[in-house]
Amino acid sequence: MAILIIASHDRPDWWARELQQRDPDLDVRIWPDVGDPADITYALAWKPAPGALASLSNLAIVFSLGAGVDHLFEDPDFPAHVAVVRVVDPYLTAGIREYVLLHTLRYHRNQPALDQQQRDHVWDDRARELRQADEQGVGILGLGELGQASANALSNLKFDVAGWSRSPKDLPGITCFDGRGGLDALLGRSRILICLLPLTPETEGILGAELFSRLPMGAYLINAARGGHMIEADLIPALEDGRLAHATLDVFREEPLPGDHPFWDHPQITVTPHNAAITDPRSVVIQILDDIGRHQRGDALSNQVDTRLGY
Ligand code: NDP
Ligand code: OXD
Repeated sequence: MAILIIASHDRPDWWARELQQRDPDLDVRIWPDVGDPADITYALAWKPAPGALASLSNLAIVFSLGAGVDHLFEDPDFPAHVAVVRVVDPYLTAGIREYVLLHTLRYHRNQPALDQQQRDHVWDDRARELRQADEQGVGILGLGELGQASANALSNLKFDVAGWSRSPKDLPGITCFDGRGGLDALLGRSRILICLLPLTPETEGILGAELFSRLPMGAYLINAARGGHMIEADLIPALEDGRLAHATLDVFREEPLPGDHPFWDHPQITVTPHNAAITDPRSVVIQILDDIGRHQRGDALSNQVDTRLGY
């Protein structure tokens, strides 16, 4: 039984060190030094090269090194019989919650307009246009681990929070909508819209002109999910015709964001480098080793992804 780490962009040696500190007997290998591919039972992967996982004939579980698993399923040769486990981790959840609070409060307090006024050396009326939190409709697309943590934190600050999921939910203090039918109702009340959906064929391109047209005029957008949720060509027109006031984006179709991309310099766009939450190997390897133990005992895995749904 050997563990392979395929994480070319994500410090593979750090993951190997954390695993071996916890169990020095583990046979840990780092891609591309696989040795005999038939030895590999478990893979820890972030954006593996297409076909890499299919080449491992005895692979039983792929551990995504993040909460999202779209980076695995975009491989056309992804081995369908292999179990997929994703990260659900308190540090990751805290990172997203902080990001959502930071940028929601920034919008709630009208900070982008105030920053511009400071640059112009003048305060205008917008400096006094502040609402109460309970008058601020915040909508969250996705009410899973990260969406619920963010919704609860915003609700504790008295925001008027609603969320949207695939299946119906009943969450204290949160107005819950589900399915395509529920989306309109959520959008119509969301002056600040936050995307925390997984990227699947159903959610790809959801953030586009059609959705923007159903938000209140001058709404704010925060996308901390995936670049594939956004139809990028639709964003700047929506900002320039006033449909959207500002957008904060952590994720992009191409990452890192190319140097000549128009989002860098647009005055109504804030970009961050896909760092809303960072997976911390120190806590995540504990879960991975726990799941390996479960697998060897024949017990159910924690945080196993439904490969039919893609999240
Ligand atoms: P979860 O799987 O816990 O939650 C996903 C939520 O989205 C669920 O509420 C689910 O509904 C809902 N959903 C899925 N498909 C649909 C659909 N077609 N229509 C409506 N709702 C839908 O995921 P997490 O909260 O853990 O993570 C969400 C995403 O955040 C990740 O997939 C990843 O892409 C992104 N992410 C980004 C990070 C960053 O640094 N920027 C860091 C970590 C994650 P239901 O509850 O009914 O299943
Ligand atoms: C994740 C991410 O999916 O960091 O965890 O994007």
